[in-house]
Amino acid sequence: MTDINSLKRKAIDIRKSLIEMIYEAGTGHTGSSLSNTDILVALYYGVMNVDPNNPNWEDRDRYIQSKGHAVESYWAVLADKGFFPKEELKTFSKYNSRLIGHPNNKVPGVEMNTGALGHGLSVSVGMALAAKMDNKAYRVFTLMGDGELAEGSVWEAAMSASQYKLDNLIGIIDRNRLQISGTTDDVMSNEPLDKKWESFGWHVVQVDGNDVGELVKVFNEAPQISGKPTIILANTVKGKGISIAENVASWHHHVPTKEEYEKAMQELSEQLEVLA
Ligand SMILES: Cc1ncc(C[n+]2csc(CCOP(=O)(O)OP(=O)(O)O)c2C)c(N)n1
Ligand SMILES: [Mg+2]
Repeated sequence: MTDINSLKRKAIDIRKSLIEMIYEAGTGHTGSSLSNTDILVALYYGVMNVDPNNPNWEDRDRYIQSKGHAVESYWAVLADKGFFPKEELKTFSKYNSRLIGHPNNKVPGVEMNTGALGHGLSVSVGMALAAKMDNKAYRVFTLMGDGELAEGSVWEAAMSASQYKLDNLIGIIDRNRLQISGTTDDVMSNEPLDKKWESFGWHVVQVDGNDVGELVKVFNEAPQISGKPTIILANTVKGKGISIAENVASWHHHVPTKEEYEKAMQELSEQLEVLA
């Protein structure tokens, strides 16, 4: 699916689906999941080679969700792609469900258990290095939060990725400028972010991280024989798509009330109508 209008519609469907999951479960990372929905849609519907019928296919592209807390967007996309039945989304965060509050590899399609921030990039470096050693063409895509960059282990991984010339590794920063308790600038500033990654030997690309069309383009154009890993600084809005949630730190894990839920679904339906 590369028709951009269909991708935009898909992103709204995924947003509706994740809001329903969170409202039904009474728990979840609402703002975080809405923030990276377009990134996931671009990757899974416009970029990555994956096969839901053969999730462990050895030539598949790898996706690591290092910001594991935004799991609702991830579950919604994996279900929609057919990695497991959509019906199962109703069990999210309930007793005995495998769809728990962070990604875990009991669920088909998930490469790595995440949730403790700061580990995804290191494991991705290992996967990308393995591809080089095995002469495989797959790429590794790793989604991190901008607040997550306060974890020192991210920068160790960044150093090793350029040391090993991993041009098959694409890091994505969901740069919404908020973390759990406030702005990244107030909690732990990471600016100038482009220069930091550049100085660690990465090829840096900036993009509107809520524009699926632009995202598909930059993912597909990332240089693959440059000898450098690529970092995509995806400028996003936390809570994207729901007016009362946009750019509001407390919506990081706020669960919508009944009124908020109804308003959110209404807004998303209106956005769908505009695209029809
Ligand atoms: C090692 C670790 N420390 C703290 C947390 C608690 N925590 C969960 S989400 C979060 C904020 C993450 O912010 P960011 O990376 O910017 O993600 P986003 O804004 O996309 O939600 C924190 C501190 C954690 N999950 N792991
Ligand atoms: Mg953030």
